[in-house]
This record gives sequence, C-alpha cells and structure tokens, in this order.
Amino acid sequence: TVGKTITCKAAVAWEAGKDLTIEDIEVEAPKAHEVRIEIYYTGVCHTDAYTLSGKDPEGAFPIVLGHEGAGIVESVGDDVTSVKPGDHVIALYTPECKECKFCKSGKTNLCGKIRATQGKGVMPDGTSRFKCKGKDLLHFMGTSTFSQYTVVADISVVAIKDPAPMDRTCLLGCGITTGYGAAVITANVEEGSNVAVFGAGCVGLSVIQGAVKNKAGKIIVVDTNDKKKEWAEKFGGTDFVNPAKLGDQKIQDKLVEMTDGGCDYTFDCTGNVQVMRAALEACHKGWGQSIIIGVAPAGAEISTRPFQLVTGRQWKGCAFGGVKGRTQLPGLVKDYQDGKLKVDEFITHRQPLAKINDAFHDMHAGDCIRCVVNM
Ligand code: NAD
Ligand code: AHE
Ligand code: ZN
Repeated sequence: TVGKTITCKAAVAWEAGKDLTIEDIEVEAPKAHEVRIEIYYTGVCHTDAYTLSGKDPEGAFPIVLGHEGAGIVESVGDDVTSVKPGDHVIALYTPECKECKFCKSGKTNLCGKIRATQGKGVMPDGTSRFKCKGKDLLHFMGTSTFSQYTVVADISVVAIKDPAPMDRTCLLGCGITTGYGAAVITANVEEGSNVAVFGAGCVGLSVIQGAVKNKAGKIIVVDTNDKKKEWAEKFGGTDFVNPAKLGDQKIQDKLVEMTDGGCDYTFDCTGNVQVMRAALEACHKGWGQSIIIGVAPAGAEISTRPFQLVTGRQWKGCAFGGVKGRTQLPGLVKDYQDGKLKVDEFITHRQPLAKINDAFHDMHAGDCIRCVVNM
C-alpha cells in the first residue's frame, strides 16, 4: 500500500550560516521499513547549531535539521513491526537494529546498519522523503525533527508505552540521555570517585546527574560562564571553577590539586579541543579516564604528550551516552516518570516553530539550557 504525501510546515536550512526559514514542504509516505512521525515537540541541541554553522564535515544543504524530537506515529511502511500508528515515540539518531556487528558486540551502542546513508542525509534506499519548491531536502541524523512530519527508518525510533509528556521527553532524544549515559554507562562512575565536568550545558548538567546517581565523591564543574555555578549546584555539583579566573594556573593543575593527584573521571561537554586536552591531563595517573562528548569542528584535532597515556590515563568517547535507544530509552522515560531522573529542570525556554531561530539565538546568549520548540 502506498500512502499519501503530506504537506506541512518545516524549518529549512537552505545554506550554512543562515537563519532557518519556515516553509511548506512535502513529506512522502514511508516506504518499507520506514515510519512517518508527526513531531509534536523538539529540543534544539548545540549540534544543530554546529551543523548549521557549516563546521560539520558531514553537513550538507538544503536540509531539515533537528534530532531531539518526540511525536506520534502517523503511518508505517511495509514490514514495520516495532511501532504502529498512534504510538508515542522518540526519534533515535543512534539507531539500534539489534542485528549488525556493532549491535551484537555488546561493546557499543553505535549501530552500523544505516550509518552510511544517514551521514549522507538520505534514507537507507539512498533517496529523500522531503521536497520543497520542487527540490529534494536532505534528512539530518536520520531524524529531521524540525518538521511537523518526518520519515525515519524503523530502527531509528522507539515507542514509549506509558504516556509521558512529549514536551519534556523530547529532551531524552539527545542532551539528557547523552550526558547521563556518559556517566552511568560509558564511564560507569564508581561510588566515591572524583569527577570533573567541563561545560555545564544540557549535556554537562546531565553528566552531573549521572555522577550523582552513581554516588560520585567530588563533582567539580568547570565553565567559563559564571552563571553556570548556580546551575551546577542545582544538579549536584560539589565545586565550581571558572578556568578564565585562575591567573597563570592551568585548569588541569588546579583540578589535580583539588583531587589529591587527579580526577578518576573527566568529561568534555564543550567540543573545544584545548578543553579536551585539559580534561585528559586532569585525570589521575594510572587509571583516570577522560570521556569526550563534545563535537569539534572540521579540521580540529586533539593532542597531548603520549606520556599522559603511557602513565595510565585513558581517552574515550561516546555518542548518545552509550545508550541503546530501543532497548534502554523506555527505562529512562520510566525513571523520569518515577521522579528519579530530572528532565523538566533543563527547560529554560520555549518557542513555537515560527520562532525557531529565536531558539538558536537563545542558545548562544548563554542563559539557555534547553529551548523546546512546539511544532
Ligand atoms: P551548550 O552550549 O549548552 O553547553 C556548553 C557549555 O560549555 C556552556 O555552558 C559553555 O559556557 C561551556 N564552555 C564553553 N567553552 C568552555 C571552556 N573553554 N571551558 C569550560 N566551559 C566552556 O551545549 P550542549 O548542548 O550541552 O552540548 C555540549 C557539547 O556536546 C556540544 O559540542 C555538542 O555538540 C555535543 N554533543 C555531543 C553529543 C554526543 O552524542 N557525543 C550529544 C549531544 C551534544
Ligand atoms: N558529523 C560530525 C560528527 C557529529 C557527531 O559526532 N555526532 C554525534 C552526535 S551529537 C548529538 O548532538 C554522533 O552521534 N556521533 C556518532 C556518529 O556516528 O555520528 C563529523 O565530525 O563528521
Ligand atoms: Zn544533540
């Protein structure tokens, strides 16, 4: 059966560095193993701004951005068994096919099944489901949540069986899950261990939340914006350091001093490669681990003296916190509903779709943790 094309509003990024424009776009019906979702709410993540800026080596235009969305399944293509029309869902930019080498490894949440086409901005069959003014628009991160309707692969969506407020749970589609998972799954922070979190945006504050859950000892939050001190404390940070106010002392030296030899776990939630270096060098000799979460611009590279690794510090990284979306995300929604996971606290701004550019401006103003866009 072939469904109908839907015409709806979407925020289109026509070219790098320009504001999005609200357009009427045509969204084709889902093909086999595809799902069409009516998006109700989407968050705006720093990564959307990063790709829009032109600094993402995979970024191409015109494109429908957005990857932090919740909605309701409108229709499904042939052979879709995991979700059905009417299901409340969260879109997954890290899909989970449960069959590929990656999914079966038990070592990673990265799924290999559709990564190549996802990176090119097309559906797994190599084509787009979006059209505007006669032109194809690219998909983004397999999700494209800045559209009232989007089409995703069936492995890129998870149903949330217990109804939960989508205007909040959308944030579990990226920022909150990423930071929380990085602490609880990727690092698996141990009780009493000392943690440093660089960058107290949605991702960094979620790392704090995960470190608190795992009963970390010190949770030192490092941010160049003093306004983040209060935010860090609200989420359970025990100390706050503004690295711009240390005079001649390097931030890594300050952290080593504060933790009797270095941190057990550090997290980069800034995307700045100098910060990544400091985070690695702030680790304890012999065992300290530094987890890279931030996304760096094309051409940027990390460096440190190899001696840092020879002497037992480890560099790691993760996408989506190491969380397997279809298997583990419903559990995080349940934790939220049971009052065990903070979500509402991250929402500082709300905008209607027509004002989505304001959500990007809010983000750059430095007093926004997350802006949720009502589609
Ligand atoms: P954000 O902009 O809300 O937060 C970044 C914070 O870092 C801000 O508070 C800022 O003041 C602080 N900061 C900037 N420069 C700093 C410096 N030199 N030292 C200390 N602090 C500094 O961003 P976010 O949405 O929380 O995302 C954080 C990063 O994580 C981004 O790079 C984003 O692209 C990336 N990200 C990665 C994943 C993943 O799966 N790996 C998922 C989501 C986001
Ligand atoms: N396309 C960029 C990298 C962007 C990137 O690392 N994205 C993260 C998610 S950020 C969410 O806010 C990710 O999922 N990475 C793993 C993957 O497979 O893309 C580049 O440098 O090419
Ligand atoms: Zn994101």
